[in-house]
Amino acid sequence: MNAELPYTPPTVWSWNKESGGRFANINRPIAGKTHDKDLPVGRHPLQLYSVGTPNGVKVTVMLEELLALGHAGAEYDAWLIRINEGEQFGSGFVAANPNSKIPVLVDRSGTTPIRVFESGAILLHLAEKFGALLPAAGAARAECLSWLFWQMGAAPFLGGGFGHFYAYAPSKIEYAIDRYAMEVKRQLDVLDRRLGESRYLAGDEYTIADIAVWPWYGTLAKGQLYGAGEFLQVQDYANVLRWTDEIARRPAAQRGRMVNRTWGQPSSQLHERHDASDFEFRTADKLAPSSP
Ligand SMILES: N[C@@H](CCC(=O)N[C@@H](CS)C(=O)NCC(=O)O)C(=O)O
Repeated sequence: MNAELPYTPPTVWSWNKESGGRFANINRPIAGKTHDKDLPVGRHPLQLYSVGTPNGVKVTVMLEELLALGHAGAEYDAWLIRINEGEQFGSGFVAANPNSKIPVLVDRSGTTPIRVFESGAILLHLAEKFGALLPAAGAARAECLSWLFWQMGAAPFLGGGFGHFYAYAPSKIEYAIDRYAMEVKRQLDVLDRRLGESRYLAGDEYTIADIAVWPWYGTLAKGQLYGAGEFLQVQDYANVLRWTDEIARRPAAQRGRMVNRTWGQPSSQLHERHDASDFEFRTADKLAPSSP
């Protein structure tokens, strides 16, 4: 690749392993396993295989919210999948998610394990299983599902589009950054207008729509995603910030965003969660060897 010269695509694309950019080492044009490795299984009904990115955080916030509501059946083991090291291409992971991306849930509460991949599908599976955080019928349910699917369609433009070209691509391409900055600001404005007329995305109640959108757009609105707060002037989206801060005060949201997190303050990282007491006793600061 030569970033200085205009690029003319060849007739047939070929895989240039040297294309560079962050994550280039795990990107491939083919699916399937690269090695044999079973997934571990813990003692709880729900087994989560994930890492604490926004897509992963959606599910751990959901599980912590369900537990806070008293649904003991939502007890879970959260196993860390190190995607930078290609663990999503192990045979056990691929059997649980043929798309090789976190998060993956295996629901072992029945006689036959059920695999669920795609964070939106996982939120819906859990909401329906426990009858929680999803309005039962009518306009409120339709509104909730509309915002849930809005998030699933919108976030790739934020992450794969804007985030990739602004923060990760090997060179800064004005056309790409402009195009996706415009789209992300439009998305923030969509949310800001909705949250100007409604406390939560689906109405008066906190639902899986908020749980899906908050880890991406709340983090962005606080200037904590891609170092792009000033560039995108995120402080202008006052309704998004009001909603972001309100959700951030929820204890379940605070716990959920710690799970499978491998960066930030050591006290904010709970690499794996196998018991509710792990938040107190097994964060990275407590597990780390004491310094001399
Ligand atoms: N639409 C999927 C997106 C999942 C996704 O992109 N996961 C990323 C981390 S946030 C991943 O596993 N990347 C590893 C890879 O692409 O190999 C979802 O919402 O579950």
